[in-house]
Amino acid sequence: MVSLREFVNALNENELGPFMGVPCSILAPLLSYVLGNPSEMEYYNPANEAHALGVAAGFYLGSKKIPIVFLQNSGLGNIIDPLTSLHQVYKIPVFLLISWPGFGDEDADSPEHSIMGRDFEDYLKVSHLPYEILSEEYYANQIVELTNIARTQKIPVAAIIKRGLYDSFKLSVDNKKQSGFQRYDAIKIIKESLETFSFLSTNGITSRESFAGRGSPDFYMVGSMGLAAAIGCGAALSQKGKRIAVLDGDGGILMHLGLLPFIGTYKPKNLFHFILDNQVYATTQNQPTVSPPAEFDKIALASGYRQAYKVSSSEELESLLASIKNCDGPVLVWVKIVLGNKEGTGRVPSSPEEIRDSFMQAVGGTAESNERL
Ligand SMILES: Cc1ncc(C[n+]2csc(CCOP(=O)(O)OP(=O)(O)O)c2C)c(N)n1
Repeated sequence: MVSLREFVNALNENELGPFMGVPCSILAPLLSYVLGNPSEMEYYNPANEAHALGVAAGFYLGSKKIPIVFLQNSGLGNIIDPLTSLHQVYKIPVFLLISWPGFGDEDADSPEHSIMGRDFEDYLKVSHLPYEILSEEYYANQIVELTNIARTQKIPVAAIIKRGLYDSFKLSVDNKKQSGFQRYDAIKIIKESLETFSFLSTNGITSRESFAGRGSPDFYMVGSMGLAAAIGCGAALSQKGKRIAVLDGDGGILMHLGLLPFIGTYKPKNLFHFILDNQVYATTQNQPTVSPPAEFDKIALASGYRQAYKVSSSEELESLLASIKNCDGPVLVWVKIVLGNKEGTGRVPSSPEEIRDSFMQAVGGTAESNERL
């Protein structure tokens, strides 16, 4: 296994950096190392992989240094436009570090990785990205070769990271359980109080805890990070007879914050939007998000929501929901929670198609598979 210190050294020796991107669990040890050793590598924290490519382009224009943008292969979807219409047309180099979940059978229980995991190299090829799958033995030379290509041809290049390349490293915040109001407590209260609503939940631990709290026929997301409020808004606009609630994360909504004025424009009366804000990407081991300066209640009101609230305890959440559950939406509830995931919560056992069908049945009384019969 590669030592993280040596790995970061190799990046520094090639004068690559700063480091910026959106985390995933394969990248987590590397990100923890960089966050824990700020003197070794400068770190920026954009909310979307596309933002990272934009910031990286600006950095190169200002400094001629080639930044490192890290992302999970799912983030390729977010970067295709700035990759092709910014970095590749203007010839602005960038060093991409892309993790490869879904390689082989590694993530067989994670449907969100199956298609990108299988086709990843085809996407790299069609994107004209010179790439190397980093190996324990040759990673340092591979980084040198890729950097030379980026520097001489002034193009984006990609170093691919598979699970297990480097040793583990945990920030002291990892595993730290804070006492107080946690995500699972909030979800239980919301689902119990709004029992007639249909729910959607953002990908990662939120969906798993929501299923564990009450296994109702919800739309439990596994991927498409940041789109929970979009899907919920679409469902609310198309099925006005049903009350819809979205359980979002701070990392999720920040990735596509433009959804707030979208919802504020169309004002679905039947939509409640909860942002469970722990200020981190808890699902990928607690890297910080940029939520600290974001006052989601004010942003929502300024974006056209009918009502917006902030709560930070079980009592506040319970009494708020009792008073607003019959009100018109769109309503935003900014739920300030502390770090901590419910132990022993597994993946939602249903397949994505089963999830689709039971949600459709609950919301509109229809299910795709019934129609096919
Ligand atoms: C486009 C994309 N980038 C990165 C990921 C990896 N990922 C999965 S869940 C997650 C964290 C979500 O954070 P948040 O919405 O704040 O919820 P929390 O995990 O804190 O409950 C990340 C980064 C992803 N699935 N998709």
